[in-house]
Amino acid sequence: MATSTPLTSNKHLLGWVDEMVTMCQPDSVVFCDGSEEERKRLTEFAVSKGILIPLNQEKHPGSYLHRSNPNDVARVEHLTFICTPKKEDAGPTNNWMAPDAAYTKLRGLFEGSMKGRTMYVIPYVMGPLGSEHSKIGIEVTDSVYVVLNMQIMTRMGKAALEMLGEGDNFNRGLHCTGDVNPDRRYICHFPQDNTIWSFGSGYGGNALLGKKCLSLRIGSYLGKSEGWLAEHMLILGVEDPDGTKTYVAAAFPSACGKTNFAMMIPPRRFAGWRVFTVGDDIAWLRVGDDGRLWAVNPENGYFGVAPGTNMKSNPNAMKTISKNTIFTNVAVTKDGEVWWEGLDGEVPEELTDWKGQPWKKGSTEKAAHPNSRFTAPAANNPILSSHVNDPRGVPISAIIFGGRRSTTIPLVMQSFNWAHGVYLGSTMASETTAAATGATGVVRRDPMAMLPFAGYNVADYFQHWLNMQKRVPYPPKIFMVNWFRKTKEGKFLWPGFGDNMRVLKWILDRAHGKVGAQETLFGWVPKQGHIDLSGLDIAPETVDEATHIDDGEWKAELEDQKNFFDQFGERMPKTLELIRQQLLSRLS
Ligand code: OXD
Ligand code: MN
Repeated sequence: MATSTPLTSNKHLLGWVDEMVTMCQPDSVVFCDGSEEERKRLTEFAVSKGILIPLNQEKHPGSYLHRSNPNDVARVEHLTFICTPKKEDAGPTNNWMAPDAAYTKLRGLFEGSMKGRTMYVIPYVMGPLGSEHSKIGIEVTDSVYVVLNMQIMTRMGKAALEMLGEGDNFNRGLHCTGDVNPDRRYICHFPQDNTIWSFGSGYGGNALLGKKCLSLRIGSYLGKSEGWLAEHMLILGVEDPDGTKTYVAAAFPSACGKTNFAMMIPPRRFAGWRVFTVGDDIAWLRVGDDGRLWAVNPENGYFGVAPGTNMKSNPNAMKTISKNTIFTNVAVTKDGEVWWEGLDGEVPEELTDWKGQPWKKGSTEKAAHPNSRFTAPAANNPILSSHVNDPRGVPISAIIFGGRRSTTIPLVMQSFNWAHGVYLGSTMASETTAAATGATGVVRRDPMAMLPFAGYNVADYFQHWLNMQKRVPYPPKIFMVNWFRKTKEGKFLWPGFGDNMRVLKWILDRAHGKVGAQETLFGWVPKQGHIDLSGLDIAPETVDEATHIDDGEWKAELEDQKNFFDQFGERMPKTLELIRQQLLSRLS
């Protein structure tokens, strides 16, 4: 068997790779060094095999299109398993398999699965190099598409091996695309072994193991044991005209505008204000020596949703994807330019759709898949924070929870205290999107936007959040937002996008104790006139409607929260149920 130079003498790593080779039986093994030369070589190889299709290199320098198998376009929550020794430790919201049973079942699939293929060994770091926040992973995969995406999304190659040295503390990630058969597709996490086995999918969230699998599912488990939080949150910094920088972290479910918020351009009214992106999807939060909560973004790139991205919704994302980007399942014009629903300009008369089929304007089919994606380096982002590689991370002054809710949830609300903030996060709900397979537009509880990503019992995760209060002497303030509330006629009440800066400004002012607020039964809301609407063509009554609290809707909401809490039985923290009951009693 042909094997490239291992680039390391780490016996734990080499021993484990040997085991994987014995099981998967690849024809050759390539240890990835993360170099530019390697990227070029593997890109050429991927092009020669039709795995990547070069785009118009004048319009999209260094960028390529990938078309996935049409049955493999999103995360598969029903095929994702948390394999803890006890079922209760995975909890009622996760699929569970006993570790032995899962290893046995998947070994049956992995055995001989890489015959005739190359096994790539990808050493990578999640988090800034040399940071005590960071974690090392090794992913072995048969997919060159995964290697090229991991090179964008992580700090990968020699630097990771240097950081690992001779140590044994790394995540062991095994991935094989197999025959992309949904009946033989499993994404299994073994938190107690710091191990991930993923079979049968090439889709980002299922196959780029550093992202959801390590940074969130295994990460949340490590966070609980080690006293920190791994969260599905963007991180952004705001600089005011005096040069003061404030950082916030915000959790939204998949495809609810995290990337747009993280790359926001403030409206003209906010001249002199600047927003910087630290991360658009994941935050690891730890208590700093100064007693504040500090955050790092473990990722090094963006795996963003393409449809709806345009020069109005997110000009910085458009610049970020202007070069060296891998597009997955978007449509292309006859000139080799990318296209998706919601892109600026006229809809082209003819396209090649995401499946590679001819498409005509007016077709009822979408040209780009609703969950089509771009993978782009963070370094391309014109407003990238200068602290993304800072080993300490950035200090967080506010945490924001938000869902996609047509009704009930007001535009913005501040929690009374930490425990009430945890309650707001724990009862978050959102209408489902195309980021996961299944029906879209159905309201489901998605606590802290972590429902698909918690690597252990969500009740214990809530308790861990509550316990964090004792560890953080200077905690961030906690807020809830909803950009998606609609009128009875179905029109959005709030313009969203850059205008979210107006809400963010109130949040920053509250975090700094600069502005008052109105107490309601459910939390603090802005006093009339405290959300700056200047330059915005929106009636104050519309904002009132967006911030309105309807007793009837809230009664139904609180009752539904009970059903969610009840499934956790005795493990559910009493504190959160008591807060719910107290709110309900005040309402009646
Ligand atoms: C993502 C997701 O890809 O949440 O970030 O699905
Ligand atoms: Mn996400």
